[in-house]
Amino acid sequence: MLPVMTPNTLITVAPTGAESEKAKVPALPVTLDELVTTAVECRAAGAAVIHVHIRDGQAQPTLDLGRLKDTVRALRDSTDLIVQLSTGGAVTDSFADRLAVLDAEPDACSLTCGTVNFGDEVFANPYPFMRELYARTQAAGVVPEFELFDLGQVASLQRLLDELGPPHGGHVHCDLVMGVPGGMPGTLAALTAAVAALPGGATWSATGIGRTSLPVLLGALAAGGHLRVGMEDTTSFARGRPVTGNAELVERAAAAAGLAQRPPMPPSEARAFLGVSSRH
Ligand code: KMH
Ligand code: ZN
Repeated sequence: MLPVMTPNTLITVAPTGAESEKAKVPALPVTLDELVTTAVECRAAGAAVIHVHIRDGQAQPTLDLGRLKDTVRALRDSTDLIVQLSTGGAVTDSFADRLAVLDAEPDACSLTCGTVNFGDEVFANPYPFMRELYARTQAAGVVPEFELFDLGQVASLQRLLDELGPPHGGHVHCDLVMGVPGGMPGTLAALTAAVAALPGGATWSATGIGRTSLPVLLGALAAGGHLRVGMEDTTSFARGRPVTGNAELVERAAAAAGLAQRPPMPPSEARAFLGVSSRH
């Protein structure tokens, strides 16, 4: 039998997140101009998808719909990146506001498959909320990325698929978010167990929070997976050396992917891979 070809590497950049404070992390992109500049740099460095959280005028996380719409428009005007809006938001965001993110008409969105402790907080994703969000992605033609913070969340993903059928675009792509205090650890053993539990035919990316960033990146490449990097997940480039910008994290991921003989896939290839429609 011929060996199965492993596809090129999908690189997602998560540049901002909802947790880091601009005052403590000056390189964090929080304004629309900063986000667009970051997006252009990360596209040049090898990213195909941008996972977006936005901030308000005080650099606090927000799900303001007008700002989200402006952000989607600006990112489309300046790059060909797949625009994936976060529906996770911040732990303080309401379910109603998180559902309304789809009204900003992104290409894709995150969809977390269960509730998880999040340090001292709780990131709440009860099944009825997940189900409603998933149904809305299908109705709106938005491609979900299933975020898995723990192994048991795979069961809820499978339940969604069993009850409501395949996602828009027809392809299941997951992101293993590892190393969150309260979620699965960023270890090779956890990565292997999670990948083995995924629904048949699903593809996956992985991201390691904080100091688990590099082990997870290297493990994911070795296991044939894809990568998410960015300042949402890590603000240190190396021990004692803060990240100076998201592009250097994407550059490092792209270099590792090249070393693994699976160079970054451009957005056009990523659209076909994920089932995201082309823009008109
Ligand atoms: N900020 C976290 C509470 C997502 O973007 O969908 C949730 C999160 C997941 O970042
Ligand atoms: Zn996020």
